[in-house]
Amino acid sequence: MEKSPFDIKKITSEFCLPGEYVDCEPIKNGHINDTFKVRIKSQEGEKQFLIQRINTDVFKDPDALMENIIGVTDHIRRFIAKNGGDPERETLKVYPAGEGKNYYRDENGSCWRCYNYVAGTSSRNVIDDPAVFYNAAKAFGRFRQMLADYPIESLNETIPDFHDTVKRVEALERAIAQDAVGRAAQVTEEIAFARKHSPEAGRLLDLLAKGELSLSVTHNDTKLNNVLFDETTNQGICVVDLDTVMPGLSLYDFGDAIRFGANTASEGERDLTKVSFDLELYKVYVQGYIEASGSAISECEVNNLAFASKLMTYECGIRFLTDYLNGDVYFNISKPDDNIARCRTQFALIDDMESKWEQMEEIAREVYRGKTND
Ligand code: GN1
Ligand code: MG
Repeated sequence: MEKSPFDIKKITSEFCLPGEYVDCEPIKNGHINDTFKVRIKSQEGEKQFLIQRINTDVFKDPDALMENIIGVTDHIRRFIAKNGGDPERETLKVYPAGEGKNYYRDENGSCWRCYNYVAGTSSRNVIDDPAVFYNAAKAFGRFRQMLADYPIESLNETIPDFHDTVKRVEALERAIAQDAVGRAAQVTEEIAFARKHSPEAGRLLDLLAKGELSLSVTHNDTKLNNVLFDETTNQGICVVDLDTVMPGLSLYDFGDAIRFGANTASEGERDLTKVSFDLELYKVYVQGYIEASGSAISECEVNNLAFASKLMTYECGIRFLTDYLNGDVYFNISKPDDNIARCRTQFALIDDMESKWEQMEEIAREVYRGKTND
């Protein structure tokens, strides 16, 4: 195992955990925070926890961030308890770092937090069975339902304008103009692709401004690997990575889940012939999403399910391109071409979505009709 630059044993000792540190293992799922699974031993046996370094370049106000997470997880815990669920498994729990402290700041200024580790679950990066994707849709749908009565105005905006695709296009144009690390000339095709598609960037924001769509409490990072699945039943048990829970459009959550899960290739795949849009996976997710939304879904949303999928793929693609041009300052990378490779998979997926556009739109209408005729 590669050596970690962090003294996880020492950091773990800062949290009020029941027992002695045994060991830790890095979890390399996300592009933003650094996460470790730690084992703790006490007389009652062994338990696992998650220790995570909050990326404060991205989340500049860790107090506001943790306030959101405590508020949201407390709310969800009450809902689960009231509805006969298991709050220990079905939501994250923040373990304090001393009296009244939701996180620990080390001597280098890094901020660390500690969560429960949900035993008997695992996350997925690819889908081997469409039922898993359907279960992901149900889990994110339930997450939305549990937060439907959460006081939206009390949420802090942890990253302003997070899914404002128009502002993301502006950020890309600034990165192209600055060309901080001299990479623009190598990616002219990607820049041309981004510019060709930019006129559509404001479509959902326009519908919001016209009152045809409305804001709700959304997750905003609905990657498949942000759901923990029960290892035995494959049910989506717990939604994790709550850093971007903010007011948003539920179409963002739908589209982002499709972007990641209905791609037959991984986000960082270099062989673009492996990238394609899987209509069967799209259909099962639409089914799960429409079922989980109940009467909360509007016709305007249904009419924009395909578009939201494309928009979220575009937004993510241009964010990777922007970061590549800026010299990889935002997303974690392990190879110098990671960000441009990620951008290319997103743009290749858009091409394939466009070739299947009629079917994507028809699937959304058909599933919705089936539901309203029930
Ligand atoms: C980041 O941390 P992670 O990997 O869950 C990013 C998302 C992107 C995603 C792309 C705070 O999510 O917005 O969609 O990478 N999170 C943030 O894989 O920027
Ligand atoms: Mg995240």
